Amino acid sequence: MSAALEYEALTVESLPKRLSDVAALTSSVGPDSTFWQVQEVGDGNLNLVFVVSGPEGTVIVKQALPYVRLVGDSWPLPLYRAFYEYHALTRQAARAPGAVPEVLHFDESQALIVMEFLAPHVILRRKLIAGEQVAGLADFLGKFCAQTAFRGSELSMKSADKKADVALFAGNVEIPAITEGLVFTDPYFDAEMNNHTEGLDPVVAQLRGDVGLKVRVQQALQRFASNTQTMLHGDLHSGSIMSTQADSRVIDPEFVQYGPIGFDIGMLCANFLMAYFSQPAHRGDDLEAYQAWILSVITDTCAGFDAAFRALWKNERTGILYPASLFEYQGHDSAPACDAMLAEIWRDAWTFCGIEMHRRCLSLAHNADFEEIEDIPTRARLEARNLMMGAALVHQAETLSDVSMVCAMAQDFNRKDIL
Ligand code: SR1
Ligand code: MG
Repeated sequence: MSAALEYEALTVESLPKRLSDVAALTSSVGPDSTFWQVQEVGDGNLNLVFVVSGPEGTVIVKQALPYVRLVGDSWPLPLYRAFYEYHALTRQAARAPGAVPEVLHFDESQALIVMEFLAPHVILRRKLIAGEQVAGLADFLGKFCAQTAFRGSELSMKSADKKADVALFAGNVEIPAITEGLVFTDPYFDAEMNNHTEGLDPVVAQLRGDVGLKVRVQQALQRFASNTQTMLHGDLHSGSIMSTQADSRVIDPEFVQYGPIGFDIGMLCANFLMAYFSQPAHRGDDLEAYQAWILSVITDTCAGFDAAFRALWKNERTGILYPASLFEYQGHDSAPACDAMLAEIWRDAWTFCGIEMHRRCLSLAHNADFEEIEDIPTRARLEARNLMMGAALVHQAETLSDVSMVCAMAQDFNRKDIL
């Protein structure tokens, strides 16, 4: 085996030479690296992503950069995030089999992961902007969120394993710090890296002037930062999902941390709601039908989560929490305890959902659903609906007992002229 290479950011030219000895590549792409074709396709905010093809097949090589790609080297970022992403992928693969790309190789010193090339999958956000439907999407996502949440918590894990995992991922400091700043804090004051669409000033002023809202958001940040209920994906938006017409996978868990169960499903629903609110700018005659489909995905994802969580509660409750010795073995139904836990999860989820809807329009990293709307007054009008619904979700999270209430709220805001 050759000695580990020191870190150097790969390029299309340097990759074949630097990785020519890596067995995962020679066996999956081809033994002679001079025949490899390399393309850099990363369109995210942080990393390099290469598609490497050859006579035997194609793989993905993902490498962390020592800074935030979106901003440049003025914002350094530790390479160790690749280590956490690798460990998150292995845990997700075990907890939600088939849901994430297979890892073929990990090189800690080069901060790179070689993984399965998903084809013909494309980033889900692109499909949502293009008005395409994905069969089985809600079922897949509801199950993924429930399985990773339940099996990464003390409802299922041995206490010692959970503590070891929390300690392991606690080393991932700077990446969650991005979320603590960009998601929970910056939208609510005039932070340096913020930007928002021209025309939104009155809405922004209203949100920043809402002290009750800021208190709720800070309470949510406290839960995010200090409640280690389960291992989160940490950045579960439609850019972290790849789909074909009928198959989906979750990618990119480098924002992994242990946190509150409601976080991933809440962020995910926010991204579907933003897709929903942006549609009037992307669709023609099919607007109503496509918006209805997005709401059905939200409804079914939540229902799928609920059903999968309840099934896991019934069949896999092997951890220290709510043991059968306190319930079933004494002839006591544990379903009310599950109901109570789910109520707390949904309260958190709708709060995180509203906050994500704010940060994608007010803070640094906006999403293409709105950003690609060229007509600025139209973009502002649609973002205003999204922002005001975000605030309503945060304020009313405790009273939203069913996802149908959230969808009704979205339909309501979709009709409003806020600006
Ligand atoms: C500086 S990183 C900005 C955003 O990109 C990632 O995908 C996360 O969503 C993060 O908040
Ligand atoms: Mg990402």
